[in-house]
Amino acid sequence: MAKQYKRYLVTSALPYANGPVHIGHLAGVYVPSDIYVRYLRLKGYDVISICGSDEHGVPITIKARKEGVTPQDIVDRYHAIIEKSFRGLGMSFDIYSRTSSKTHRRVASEFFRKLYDEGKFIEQTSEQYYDEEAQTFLADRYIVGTCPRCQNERAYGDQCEKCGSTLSPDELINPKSAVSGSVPVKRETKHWYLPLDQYEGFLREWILEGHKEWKSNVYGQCKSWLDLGLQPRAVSRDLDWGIPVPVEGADGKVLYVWFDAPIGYISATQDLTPDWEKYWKDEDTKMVHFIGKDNIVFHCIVFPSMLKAHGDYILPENVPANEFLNLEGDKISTSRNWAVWLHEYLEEFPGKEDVLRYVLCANAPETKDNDFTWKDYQARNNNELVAILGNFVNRALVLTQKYYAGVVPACGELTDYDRETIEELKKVKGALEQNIENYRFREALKEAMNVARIGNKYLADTEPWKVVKTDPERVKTILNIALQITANTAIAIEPFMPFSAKKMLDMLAVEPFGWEKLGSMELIEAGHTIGTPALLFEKIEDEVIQKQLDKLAATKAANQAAEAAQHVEEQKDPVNFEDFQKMDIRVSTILAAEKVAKTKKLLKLTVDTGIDKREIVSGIAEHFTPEELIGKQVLVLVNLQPREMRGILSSGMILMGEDASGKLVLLQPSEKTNNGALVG
Ligand code: B3M
Ligand code: ZN
Repeated sequence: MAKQYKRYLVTSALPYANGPVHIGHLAGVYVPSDIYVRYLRLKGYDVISICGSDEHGVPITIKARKEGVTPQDIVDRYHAIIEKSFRGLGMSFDIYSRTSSKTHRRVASEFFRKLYDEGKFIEQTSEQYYDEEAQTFLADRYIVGTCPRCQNERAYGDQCEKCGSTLSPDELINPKSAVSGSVPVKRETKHWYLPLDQYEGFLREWILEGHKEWKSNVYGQCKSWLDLGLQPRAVSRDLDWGIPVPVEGADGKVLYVWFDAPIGYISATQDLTPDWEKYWKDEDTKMVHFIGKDNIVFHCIVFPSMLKAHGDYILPENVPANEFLNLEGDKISTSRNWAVWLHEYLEEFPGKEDVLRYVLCANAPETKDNDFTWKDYQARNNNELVAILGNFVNRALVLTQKYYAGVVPACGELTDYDRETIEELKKVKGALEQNIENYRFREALKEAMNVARIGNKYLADTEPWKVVKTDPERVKTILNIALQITANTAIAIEPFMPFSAKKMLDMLAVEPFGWEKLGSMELIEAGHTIGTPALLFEKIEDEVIQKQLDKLAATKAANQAAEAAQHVEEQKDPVNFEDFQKMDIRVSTILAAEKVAKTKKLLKLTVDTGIDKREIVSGIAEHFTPEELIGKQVLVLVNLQPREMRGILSSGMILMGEDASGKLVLLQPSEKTNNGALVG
């Protein structure tokens, strides 16, 4: 018999405030957690839903450096974007907090200090990579190099994004500073470590023995971590952005972001309610962490060890982590802009919040990585939301308006078919609850849609629009039942599609029923007048989808060009000085330029070399217009053997820079000088 809890504390991973939220975050963490808490609230439970921005950590400082702004500027910007977009999608957090808040600084400092005072940390001086140019230690993402496992040349000091392994800076091959690009040296520094090895016994018993019901991806990851053996883990960093380590002699040191961030759940609860302790300190609270798979070790191994060391707090009862969502076959990536961004979606698809919630839940990566495609988005909208849910609700309401001026007819005698339909409907509630309570949201959504499916089939089978001509009394019963099913649909879909559920209640002109009424056939009384029917969902046309695909294609092309451009050709064979001296390169001015007739690539240029005026034919017409060249001072190799091209004698060559993608740039003197000036 499962334990009965008095209340629920549901947390959703705190998104890093270094970029906006995308569909991968939503499908992995936020859509499931919102379904879960909406369901619990509908059940009438005491539940709080906690989230906020994770505002510390190296990705934020790196972004700030890149843009030449402060880390505070970065987190202020993204915190605002994330919070607004979450609200736009109907995320019903009870608080959306941030880890740069005063409360959080206090709570995290106190947490560290308690463990410190009780001797729960190990203090250790070790050699770590240091960037002499930028004068900073290089931890986590400040250091890049080749992954020892998969040879990816762009692995970070904490993780390789290609093969997913967790790394330490010492494991990187050819490490380089991500700040200055320079090769780092080793320097001594002192840090505080949480001796995770001392918690192994506790973790084994708690997870491996006590939580065999956890999702297999979560349980499996925990088991392999524990089987490999745990090491002490540093909980401080040499950085100037973060919460200062609250002990003497720790100048320039801050708490490691993964130490302070999960404490953010506690500080956010404190900001939410003065009654926060009952959520964190009472064994009758069920705490559930919603996270993505890359956060499993922190939520199942590190944070529970911290909580255990602290001693005052409860442990999570479950950590239903999801796998990853890909986009059109490729891994979603913030840095490569390969994503569907929530704030952009909300702008481009107003009124279609529930469509995204629906598609991301129907396709959630619950047991394995999954792919989001715009075609699938369109198909699910058109074939499921419009054709089943929208169609059923619309028919039930429109027919009630048409036949009875919107007044709900009374239910007469039931046929066997009516009874079968009602029986089927009654099964949905239990199935839905089973699935939601076991974090199977895809299955749960199918059950919720099943209510509409049952209704749709009921109308198609009973054909009230035909029967009305022969047996108008029977139609009253049919529509009464159809309206009861509509009301049931509104209850069942609320956790998944709250906007549509609300619209349905408005169209029915009723107040929310509460979850326990699901399955009842007496939700709407005969004689009640319904409101005006409107379409719940509309068909999404091919053009709309094509526009999104074009946008992604443009991103892909830009990424490929940028990657190609980064490639640098190897050095050529040596030449001696005399050979080099033979080349006569002069500063020259382009006096005239025109396209060579019947060619795509060639321009005829007239240049003043200081020695003479001459013509040069150059294959650059696809890169420059004649107008942008005229008047420019450039470098010309003047003693190149002349040769005839398209009937024009070309005497020399304009020097250009060319990157690996084939993009050309003119080479020009940094200030104007006389034509004929020698280059060498
Ligand atoms: N900021 C989310 C991430 O890895 C990370 C979660 C913290 S939860 C305490 O994207
Ligand atoms: Zn790797």
